[in-house]
Amino acid sequence: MNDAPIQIRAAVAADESAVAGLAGELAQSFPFSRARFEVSYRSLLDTEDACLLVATDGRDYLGYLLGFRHLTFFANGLVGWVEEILVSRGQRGLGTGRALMTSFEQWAAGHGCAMVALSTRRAAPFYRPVTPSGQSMSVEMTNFGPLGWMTDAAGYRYEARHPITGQPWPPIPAVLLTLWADVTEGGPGPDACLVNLYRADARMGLHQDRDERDFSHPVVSVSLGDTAIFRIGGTERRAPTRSFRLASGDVCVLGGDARLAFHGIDRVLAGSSALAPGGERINLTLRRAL
Ligand SMILES: O=C(O)CCC(=O)C(=O)O
Ligand SMILES: [Mn+2]
Repeated sequence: MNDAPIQIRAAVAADESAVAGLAGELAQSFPFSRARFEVSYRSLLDTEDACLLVATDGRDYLGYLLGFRHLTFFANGLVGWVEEILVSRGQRGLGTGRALMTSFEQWAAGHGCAMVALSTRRAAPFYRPVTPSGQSMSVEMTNFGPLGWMTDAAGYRYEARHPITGQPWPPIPAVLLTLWADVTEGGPGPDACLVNLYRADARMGLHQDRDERDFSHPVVSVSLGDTAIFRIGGTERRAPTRSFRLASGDVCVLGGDARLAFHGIDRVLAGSSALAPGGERINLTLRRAL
């Protein structure tokens, strides 16, 4: 790694070997074939509706993006579609992915696209959990990490697999691991990241986070999208509570004396952020379960 600025440019024939190395890192569902890659690579360079970008620091290849534009009915015409985006393992967390996306957005805008969307093949879908007493929660959930928090008739717990798809949860994004490291000042990393999706009237009743083994590790949460009214009290359910707003980008740490404080979400202020179309709030909570 060097400190030179990230450069994004359209891929050319001479980038073929380097992009092959990166594409091999991305491949999971199908075994990577160098012979098939070569055929596709050469053809993509000649495809007007394809956009193949490489990110370099002038010396090393940091990542690539393969996107397309195509006609749709729902957007009254062209949209940009990101098929593949990869930042090489040792180069993550430096803004390369963002730079690739920004370049693709510019390409798409310049090629008449109304919007840009991203394929999310390995994302674990949101689902609506049920409490041990059989009540459906208003918040939808999914997880990142080796373990994910879940609830059903058998109780609250952490599980390694998605309860609907049976697949392992996707890895915790590097940017969240960095945030945890900053907040915990070098403590052991998180092994779970619960993702809560609040749509419409979703809320979360007062509760303690106590399904983790060691309460000396904090719970670190990031709010995205619409602002929430967050309520927090003491370690007794009946202790007085206070409420305040958690806006998009706010980070909330429940640690030390507050680690076992009762807390919840009274409501979400629909439309207070433009981040999620249609009004939604996403809360990512990083935990150390084991
Ligand atoms: O959405 C929030 O800000 C709080 C979420 C929460 O308390 C939890 O997932 O345990
Ligand atoms: Mn909680």
